[in-house]
Amino acid sequence: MRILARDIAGYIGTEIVLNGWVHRIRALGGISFIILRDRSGFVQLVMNEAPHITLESVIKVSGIPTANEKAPGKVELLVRSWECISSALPDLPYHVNGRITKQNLETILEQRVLSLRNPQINAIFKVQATVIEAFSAYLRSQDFTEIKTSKIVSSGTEGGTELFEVEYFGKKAYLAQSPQFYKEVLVASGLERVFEVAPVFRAEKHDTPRHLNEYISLDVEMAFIESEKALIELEKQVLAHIFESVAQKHPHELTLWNAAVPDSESVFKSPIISYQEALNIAAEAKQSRFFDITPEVERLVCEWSVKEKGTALVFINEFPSRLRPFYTYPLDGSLTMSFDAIFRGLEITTGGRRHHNVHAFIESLEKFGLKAEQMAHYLSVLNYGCPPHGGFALGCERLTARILGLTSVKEASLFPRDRKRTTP
Ligand code: AMO
Repeated sequence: MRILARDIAGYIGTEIVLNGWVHRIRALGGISFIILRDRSGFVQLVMNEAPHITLESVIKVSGIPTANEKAPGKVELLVRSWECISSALPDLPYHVNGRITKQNLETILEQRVLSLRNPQINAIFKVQATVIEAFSAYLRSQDFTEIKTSKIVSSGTEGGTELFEVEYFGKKAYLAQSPQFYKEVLVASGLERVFEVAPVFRAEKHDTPRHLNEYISLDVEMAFIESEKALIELEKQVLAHIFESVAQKHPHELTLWNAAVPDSESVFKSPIISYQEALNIAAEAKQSRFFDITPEVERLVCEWSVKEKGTALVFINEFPSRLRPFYTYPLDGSLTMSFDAIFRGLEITTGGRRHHNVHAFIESLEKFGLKAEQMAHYLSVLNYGCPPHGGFALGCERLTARILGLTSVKEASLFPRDRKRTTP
């Protein structure tokens, strides 16, 4: 019977089988100590021989679990027989059992096949899976329907310069920057409340610790809201549920990263400040003027919030319309009912209420240099009865990175796509 490493203490004295990877080998006289790794953790194997085996080979061992105070987990396996199922080449281009603080990010990303085996790196994706699961579970519990929309589209929604073009049967098409348009179609379809977890594509040229060219967007859209405040309240609930789930399921993974998630109380008391207030807070902290929410402003605003409000999550609303896409609902002549969420110094969310009145929408298009004829698809949503609505999108890699304190969002992507990288 195959047993997992984490369970062997329950089988002391009984012969069991373990499968896994050779993580470490240490030979002492005629005895070898091998650390075997499986998805649940580690176990020490004791062999009365020096086996011909390489690190990272996959093996099957049978033996008897025996208590030993000095063994990791206080139980080790006295091996009776073993076989190599798949051997690894002796020269590993990446040391799976090394400390990742000593490895540079390029090597980690280049050698993804091996680096993903490092328990600390592997932990990132266990936490990320829970982020996605908790996001979806909370929204389902609130009567949201999960949607999956096409990623091949005929136009962008978030700004024309950031589109990847694809040749589509002799026509030009693009990879979707956001499911924005489809979220709105589906709200108006009568579903009212929808969410999507899917990749989106940004042809942005920057190579920074906060940008990927493909990332997972956690999207939400809902009908019958009056302002962005209802969305902020919903996002607080979603984030509180995500943090609670991560804390409950991943104490070990959080310890590996020396990380902790905020408690629900601090999430619920996160402040909402206006765009102008955010600039003022940063200006006061630095005794200098700021003209946009730059990464430095995001950091300063979070520092202010930790000190004054006891939370590293801040919502910024009332963005000027010149900084928001054409679909954003106005608050007055120059401001909008939109918001960003900043968590531990990094923007993790953008959202807001959208236009639902076709006449107001057409009027606003001019400001963006757009004509109603170019927007036929958007008009088709607004022309046939569209409720007031809005939504937001959380960047999955950014949220994962901020939970664990990673230095780059690339670390939170299994196979990151940046300007240089299309492999592995
Ligand atoms: P926006 O373009 O601000 O808004 O994106 C929403 C969130 O997605 C994440 N994000 C990124 N993550 C990694 N790499 C990138 N290049 C990148 N760009 C954005 C961020 C950001 O806050 N349609 C709107 C959302 C809405 O209003 O519903 C949109 O896509 O965390």
